[in-house]
Amino acid sequence: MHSPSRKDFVSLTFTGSGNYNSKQWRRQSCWRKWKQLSRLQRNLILFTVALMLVCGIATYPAVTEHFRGLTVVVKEDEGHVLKPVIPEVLPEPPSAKQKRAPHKRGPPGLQNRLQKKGTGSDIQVEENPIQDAKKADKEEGEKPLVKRGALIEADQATEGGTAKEAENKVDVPAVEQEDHSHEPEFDRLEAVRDAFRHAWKGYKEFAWGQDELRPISKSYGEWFGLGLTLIDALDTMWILNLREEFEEAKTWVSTELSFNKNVDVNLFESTIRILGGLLSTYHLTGDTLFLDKAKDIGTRLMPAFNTPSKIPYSDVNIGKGTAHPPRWTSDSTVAEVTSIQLEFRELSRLTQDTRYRAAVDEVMQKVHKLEGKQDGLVPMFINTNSGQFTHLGVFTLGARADSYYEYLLKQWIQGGQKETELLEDYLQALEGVKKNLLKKSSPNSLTFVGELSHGQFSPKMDHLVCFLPGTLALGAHHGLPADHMELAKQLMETCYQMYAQMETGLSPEIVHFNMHEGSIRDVDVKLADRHNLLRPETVESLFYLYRFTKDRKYRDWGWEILQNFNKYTKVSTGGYTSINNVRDPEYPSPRDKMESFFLGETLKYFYLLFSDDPELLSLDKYVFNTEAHPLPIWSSAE
Ligand code: DMJ
Repeated sequence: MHSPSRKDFVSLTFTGSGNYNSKQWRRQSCWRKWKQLSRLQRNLILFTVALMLVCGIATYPAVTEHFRGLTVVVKEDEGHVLKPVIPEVLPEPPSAKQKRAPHKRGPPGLQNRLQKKGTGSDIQVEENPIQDAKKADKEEGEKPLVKRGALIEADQATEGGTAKEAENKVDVPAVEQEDHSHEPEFDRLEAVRDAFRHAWKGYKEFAWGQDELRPISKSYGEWFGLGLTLIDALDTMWILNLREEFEEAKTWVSTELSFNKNVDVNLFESTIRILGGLLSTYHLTGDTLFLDKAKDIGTRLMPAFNTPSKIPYSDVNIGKGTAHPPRWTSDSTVAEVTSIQLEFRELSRLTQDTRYRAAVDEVMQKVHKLEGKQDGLVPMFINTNSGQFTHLGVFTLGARADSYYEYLLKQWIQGGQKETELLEDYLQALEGVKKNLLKKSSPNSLTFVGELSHGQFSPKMDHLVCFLPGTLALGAHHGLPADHMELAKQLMETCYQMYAQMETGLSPEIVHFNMHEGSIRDVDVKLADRHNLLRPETVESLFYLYRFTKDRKYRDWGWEILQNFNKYTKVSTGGYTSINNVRDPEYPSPRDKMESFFLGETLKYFYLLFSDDPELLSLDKYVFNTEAHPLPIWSSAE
């Protein structure tokens, strides 16, 4: 029991007689009790009441929010999202200095969020990109993503990106980048057809019948003067079911195309683009117009093989029937003389004229026996007089050697897997790649293929090398060791990262990988290597990897790349352009050139990547030449 006399605590006892329900009694009784309290007791009570009042006012909004939060559905970023009542982690308030990275690409662990304005140098950036990525992701979650685009206006021009050009830069309005990522494949196929139509529109309006469109200046460039883009694009139009465009182009081939011209053409380029394009169009359509034209150009290219060594010259005059090496050397490029075989062999099969095949087979037989290889890897040059490799000791899977390796495998496939020398050379070369050229980058351990120069390794990799994942996967599909497929997957990731780690999401022509521990990021790009020519190799490999694995990530990667081509290389008046700087999304600096392989290869491989029909150019029936023209695999009787 508490003693009522004690004054150090409050004790209110509401007892007494009378009508305690009456208001007056209660008022009087309370007042009396209050008066009976000590000053300390009264102050304590007043203090407690005041405290409760202050707390009540302070917590009122949170309480009401709590109850609202249980039911409110918030519209966010076009979707309806039920917001969690209590976020797991409260976001830091954004400071004025914090900038959200404008692009979101790739697995967060490997994205490069170094969205530095004015990317003058690649080399030293203090932040850790992975931490940056996480931070940027977190920031992205805080506010709706505003995506910018840069559809290039034709008068925004320019090769080189000079200061004057920058001055003249037209500020283009922001364009919403559409996100079709969760829509059916149909939309992606349509997006490829749209891209083709847009490219074709520019070609038709400003370069019809010429070699290449110059979309910024709304003009054209000539290389051989043979309608190169039109011929390279024929089978793509057929495959994409763009029949109206195809018929127009076919009319041009039948009425305008003549190879009886006094022009020098490059043997390799005209074989893979023109001869290859005509042969595959013949196979797809059955129209002998294309076979006749193929035979005409094939025959006109044959003088290239009239050399002391039978290793062909690089250039042929298709009107005069003469051939010669480049002015400054009697060497030819190894990739060029060993990547014309699929086409000439097929021409022999179709025409029953063995001369074409005999010429190119002889080249392969000679190269097979040559000294100067290292573990199956070939140098980049071969002399047309001596028939020997020159510039010994330098090995790459990039420019000047790349398609030698590709055609070893593909000739073996084309010929029904009977030519064992080709297979042996291919397998040996792959061992050479693993032993001499394959390394891992730092910090993310990306597998890459570097180069070797007189025993010195260089971590340089051309975008051209990105044909290799697709070729490795193709070999594994045709029964070669399963570890080829594992390597294909690793290299595919690397080639994708060459896009994803750039500010435009487009790969540069050449990258250098970091190998030393403590590197900040995997990929560096030298100033001179920042261009993108709309090349196909990565998309090509994504197509093979998707066909064989059905892993949807390859399609999603391809979709990202297509969107970035649309964002940074599409010219408003028609066509797409190569760009000078993949590291500057504000001003990628158009080069004013649409290479024929963008239509012949890049868009075709996009379409095949997104197509669900495995019978659309089945890889058990067709082998693609190095310009993406499908040629039949011969039956075992042939
Ligand atoms: C194309 O002409 C061919 O793919 C060739 O094998 C390499 N160069 C271009 C595309 O990059």
